[in-house]
Amino acid sequence: MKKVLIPAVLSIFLALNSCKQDNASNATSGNGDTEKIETDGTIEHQQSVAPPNVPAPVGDRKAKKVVVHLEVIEKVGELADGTQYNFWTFNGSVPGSFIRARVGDDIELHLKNNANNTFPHNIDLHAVNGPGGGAEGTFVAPGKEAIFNFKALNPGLYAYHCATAPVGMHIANGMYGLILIEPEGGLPKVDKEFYIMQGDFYTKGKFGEKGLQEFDMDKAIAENPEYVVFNGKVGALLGDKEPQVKTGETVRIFAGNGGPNLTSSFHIIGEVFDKVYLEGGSKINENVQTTVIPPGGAAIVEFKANVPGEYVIVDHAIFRAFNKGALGKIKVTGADNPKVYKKSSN
Ligand SMILES: [Cu+2]
Repeated sequence: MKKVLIPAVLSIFLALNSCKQDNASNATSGNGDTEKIETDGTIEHQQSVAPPNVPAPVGDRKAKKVVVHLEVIEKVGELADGTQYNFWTFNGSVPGSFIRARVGDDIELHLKNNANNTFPHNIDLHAVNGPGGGAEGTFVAPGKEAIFNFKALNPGLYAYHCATAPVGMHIANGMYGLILIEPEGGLPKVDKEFYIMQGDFYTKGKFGEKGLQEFDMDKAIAENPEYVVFNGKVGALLGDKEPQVKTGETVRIFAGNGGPNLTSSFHIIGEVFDKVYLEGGSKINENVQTTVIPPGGAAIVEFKANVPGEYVIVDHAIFRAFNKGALGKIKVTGADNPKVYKKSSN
């Protein structure tokens, strides 16, 4: 009896112990020592690029000081063809400019509130370790600028957003974007990178109603949007605005969700994500069909374009795609690949 028991107990002990070791190795990928990374004395003034584009990868550069300029601009724009909305934006786009840095960088963030704006604003970046994610230090009136500094301790893809009351309304008007903190040495190289962020919009008028639409607080509280869109507009990623890829290229999408309310079931019809950085963090899942992106969250998805065609990007809560606007496309051009995919000939 004892002879059987001892090996059984021993194997349970070993199994438990290996679990512990797994957890320990995960814990070390946090911000343990990144606080001590010294910057090399150089300063980069990050150039703002409009979505779906992103700044160049960090590569294997040393940590440095990165100065980021974001300007809040309240402006009327198109939510759908013929439907206007008074967007509140970071740098004039929804989502706001993509910020790209590496772990150990000292980031100096300038938040300017355009003098023509009506409301005060601020910014909470989920990549920040500090009170309010920067919101406390950046509350700024129209015509003024606030500056705060933070060290990027944790690698990953993070949301940022305005956190001025009523917070839900500021976010619902388009005040969100993504900040990527690359690990030391940078993310692995891919051929194409794109920036896509989902958001839900609450208008007095029903979906498709023409003219300038007012924000509807009741619909926002009920979490019942008229519009669910990628990159701030129905059709922002359709027609001549579809991201272009060639067959054989590897593609990385920095996918975020501004919300304010709805969780995205992010999916590309006809593609399998070879890799997903779950929740934008360090853990990689492989061979994923649909990834969940919560409001105030993100994921990095990667795939290889094997076969030419149009690939439809959706929130797979599918009425949102076909009835509320959460639909875009990626266009893949190049030679047919009948080994991977062949249309029926009849
Ligand atoms: Cu705001």
